[in-house]
Amino acid sequence: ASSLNVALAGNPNCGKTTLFNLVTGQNGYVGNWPGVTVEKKEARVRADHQITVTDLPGIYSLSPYSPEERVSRDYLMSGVPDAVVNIVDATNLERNLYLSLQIIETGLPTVIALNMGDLVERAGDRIDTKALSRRLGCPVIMISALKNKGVDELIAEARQAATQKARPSSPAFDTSIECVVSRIEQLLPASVAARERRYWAVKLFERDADALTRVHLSRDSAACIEQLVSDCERDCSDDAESIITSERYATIAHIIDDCLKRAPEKMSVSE
Ligand code: GDP
Ligand code: K
Ligand code: MG
Repeated sequence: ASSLNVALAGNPNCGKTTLFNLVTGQNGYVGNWPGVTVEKKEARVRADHQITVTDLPGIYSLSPYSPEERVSRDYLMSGVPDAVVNIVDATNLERNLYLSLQIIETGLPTVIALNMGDLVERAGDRIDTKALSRRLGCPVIMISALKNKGVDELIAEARQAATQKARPSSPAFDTSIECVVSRIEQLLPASVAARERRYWAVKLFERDADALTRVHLSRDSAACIEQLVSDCERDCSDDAESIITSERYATIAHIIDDCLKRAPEKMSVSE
């Protein structure tokens, strides 16, 4: 059987390397990604030899501003990974979800691993993984890489995602923004694959420089998109990149409200 490639992506210090070492037996190949001094590791999963996992550099966003972000995003969009496991530090759910939303937007089959489950439990916080899974449109598994809890289930979910190729369903932006994004999607050339169309439409909305070179737009489509985006900026009195950032934070606030119950003693007295 052919090999299944599963990328491990997440914020710095979310436990990626701990998980990588646990599932591979720490015999990972270490080398540099071509052209950048960022380390890449990949190795087979001990419990499921068909799966190869790749430990990507830790990042906070899929913007192309740092070498780490560029490496991670280029790899995710390269067509190589069959699925991505997004490792989330569950003790910092709100901050980590900013990247999760962008990973889901890539259209790659995604599994969210809520790591540091032992610390969440110890703090007495509750994360409703079923509600989170509904909100994010992909499987969510609570794990502890350090204590080897939930990891077998995670590997099974990753295998399923990689073989079934189910697309996560991105949480929607506000209707007015969603409307502009779908009009941009319609202007993309047919060469852009169905699963990637929303991702590139959002990137073009943000005037992402990489997107402008990677997506070969006709002159008319490019002008049309620029008109849509600048009209939207005028209506929102904000620049395109900030509009998308604000949409992501609004989505995260709703998700946190719905899915995270903090232990009583940790609730803010001002609330
Ligand atoms: P990376 O930067 O994402 O590769 O994160 P590391 O694997 O280097 O882990 C960062 C720190 O978190 C290390 O001190 C780990 O021991 C710790 N860590 C990782 N997973 C867990 C976990 O499930 N529970 C706890 N309590 N600590 C963890
Ligand atoms: K680290
Ligand atoms: Mg690491």
